[in-house]
Amino acid sequence: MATRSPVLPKLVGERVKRREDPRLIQGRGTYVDDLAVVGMRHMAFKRSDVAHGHIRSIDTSAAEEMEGVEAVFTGAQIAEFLAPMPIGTPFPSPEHRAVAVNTVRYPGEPVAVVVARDRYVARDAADAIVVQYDQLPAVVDVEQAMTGQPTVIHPAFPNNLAVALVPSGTGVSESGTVDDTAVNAAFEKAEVVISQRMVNQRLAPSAMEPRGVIAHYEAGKGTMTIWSSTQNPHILRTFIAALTGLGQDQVRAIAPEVGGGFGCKINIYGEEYVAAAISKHLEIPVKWIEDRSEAFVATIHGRDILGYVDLAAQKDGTVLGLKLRLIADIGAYNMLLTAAIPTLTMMMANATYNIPAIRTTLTEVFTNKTPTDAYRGAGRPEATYFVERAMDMLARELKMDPAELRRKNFIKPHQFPFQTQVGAVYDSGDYEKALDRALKNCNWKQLLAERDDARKQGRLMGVGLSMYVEVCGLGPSAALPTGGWEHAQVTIERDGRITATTGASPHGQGNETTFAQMLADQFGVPYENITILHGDTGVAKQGIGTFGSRSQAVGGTAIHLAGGKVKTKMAKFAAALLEAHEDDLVFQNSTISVKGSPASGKTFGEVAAFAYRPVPMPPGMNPGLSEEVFWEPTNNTYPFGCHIVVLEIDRETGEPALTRMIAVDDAGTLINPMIVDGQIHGGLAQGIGQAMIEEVVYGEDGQLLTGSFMDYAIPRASDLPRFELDVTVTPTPVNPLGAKGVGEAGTLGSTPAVVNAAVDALSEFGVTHIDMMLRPEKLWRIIQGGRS
Ligand code: MCN
Repeated sequence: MATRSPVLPKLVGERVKRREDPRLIQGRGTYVDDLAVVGMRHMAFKRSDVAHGHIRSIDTSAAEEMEGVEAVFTGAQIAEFLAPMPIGTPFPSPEHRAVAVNTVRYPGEPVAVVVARDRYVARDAADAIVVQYDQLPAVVDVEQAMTGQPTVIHPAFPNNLAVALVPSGTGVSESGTVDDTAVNAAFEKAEVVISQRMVNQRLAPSAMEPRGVIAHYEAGKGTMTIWSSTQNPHILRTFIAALTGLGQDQVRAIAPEVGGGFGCKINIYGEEYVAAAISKHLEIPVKWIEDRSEAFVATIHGRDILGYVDLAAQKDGTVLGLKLRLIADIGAYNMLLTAAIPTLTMMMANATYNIPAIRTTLTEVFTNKTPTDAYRGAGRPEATYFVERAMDMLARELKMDPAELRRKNFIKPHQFPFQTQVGAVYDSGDYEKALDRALKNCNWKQLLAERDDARKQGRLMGVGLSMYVEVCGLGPSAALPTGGWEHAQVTIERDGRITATTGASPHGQGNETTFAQMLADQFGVPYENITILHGDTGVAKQGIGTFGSRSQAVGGTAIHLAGGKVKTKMAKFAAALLEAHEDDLVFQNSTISVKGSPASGKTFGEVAAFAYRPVPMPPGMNPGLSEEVFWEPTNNTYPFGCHIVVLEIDRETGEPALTRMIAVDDAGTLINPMIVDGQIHGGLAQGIGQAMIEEVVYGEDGQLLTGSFMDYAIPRASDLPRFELDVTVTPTPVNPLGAKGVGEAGTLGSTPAVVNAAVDALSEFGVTHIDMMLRPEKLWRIIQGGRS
């Protein structure tokens, strides 16, 4: 076995280049749409072009007559062999069919599906289906929807209320009884109260690769293989098995290369169920690839939470209490985690502060829109936005430095683990350290002086700051309907190379690199000798998936522990070969040797060859070197940080330009700081995108007005300044690696920091709040003398 140097350098903590990138950059990755199965047919969906209506008739005759069309199914026909879609939360939910039966409730809802020879025939045939609707009024305004006017979308949910008033906070008992005394007292005592309605608008996740699925039921074997662009093949397997009546042992789910997900590919979608059901029904393999226009209506949306925020404080800046009334516009149906996402907003209302009394309430409301679910940050950016905007408003009201106001109210390092008022236990943190690092990196005082100078010259320059803390690294299982563990198996192959499988199936994050870095250090072998396998339930037999910034903290720990188990066994074999005690062995440079006598060593290949053919068998040993671990943490992890934005608004046009983005993030121990930087980059871009240019807009008739990238903007590199990144490192005690999650962190502080900066830039106009997105026209109107 080749070794690279006398002593292999440690890789954890190093900026190792991603091993995934050469194949991705060279176009050698294999995505769902690159795959084909012999005899495969193609599906296309006819989708509703009305927002709300009863289906009067569906005429499929023209489609059926087209050459190459093999089958057409209406929703009613699909319902004969496919049950309603399951959801993953315990909340009450209306029936949701993968293909609508009788009633459509959002534009783009499937009403029929065509199976044809190729994708083009399938599309043409779907377009040839004629559907007539008795249109019903549509409702797109969430507060109007709550009045039950002009329509009720699901009769069993009066006033469109999906989940009503789940209280959390100070004085809420476990049985749900609410005692408002403390919160009311805080507001009565307060010398200052900030009250603001804030819109955290709807976003479209926009992964580079749209969704896609191939389902292949093999009737002879009674098995199903399903390839999908998914973040969690194991959850897909569970649900596909349940809905096709197969056992989980009879379903194999494969996520090949996945071109991004940002949360939207956690869901198990109707198209996946339909593909599996049709494949089984017709006994043929079928494929469906989402096109970009479909993605805007058929893939879940994110955010869309309205917050009524009241913050009570003393004149010296001491925060006394917070009331957060949340109204979530969840669209027309519950998807897998829809109802749970806004509860994470409640859970993070404590933010980074000692807030003695908090009351949060949540109402989730159906509207005639695409359902919402997890989008990068999923509930936590919303909480950060509401609290950090309110903190900034308080600082402005009290004429305090926004950094000093925050410092005054921070949870202090000695208070960890910190039990929040809203049901979380923060694992570790040093918020002041992150703040100070960010202030130092941007030279805060000088920056404020530059801003003041710019203003004297008539320029509209603003500086905005935001702290954040995020719940991620999800489990434990009590917190997750899917289960909060992760699975890993580490195998020393017969030639001494290492294979590890993980249930945390990455879709862009780079875990093939980071997990190999960890194992290389653990075993003292070259990184190149390690293969990380994932994304195939036939290979990585168990798993939960990659979401909630959990793959490192939970999946990485499972790999580490499984590696430790194999190493222990390997040491026993090596000890037998070397006639030494296993505690006296050193693993280094792919060799296991007795401490102090490196020349005595056996290579990994030699020890592995012996382990798979142990002659004679050491006493008490079984052959083989492969160990698996299910690992479940006892708590989530809570990374945190500070984001600072500098922007300038053109006085003539209202166009905002971001000039600096300073970020200090703390995700505990970092496995690969370059990958972490990349994760922060992506998160910042999306957080800035929300603040400045992204917004899903529906017309009053329920039609989607932002149904293409011509109308829905996402940030390009040229829209963004160079990111000035730094970290602090506060390890978590929750796992042996000390690693917290980082995949979503960039989306949290950046968004409020941008809006705080914009409000700061426009302070001369008396503006205290601006709802996102920061459309130039909106800013221009303020400059022209209007008010927020
Ligand atoms: N990492 C590290 N040290 C840490 C924490 C993480 O080196 N202390 C590394 C990990 O090994 C991994 C990456 O950083 O390579 C992200 O790890 P983690 O924070 O555990 O997040 P997940 O792998 O669970 O990824 C999920 C997260 C989420 S929820 C969204 S949304 C998101 C994101 O990751 N979507 C992404 N990042 C994305 N990146 C890409 N390219 N595409 C997406 O769709």
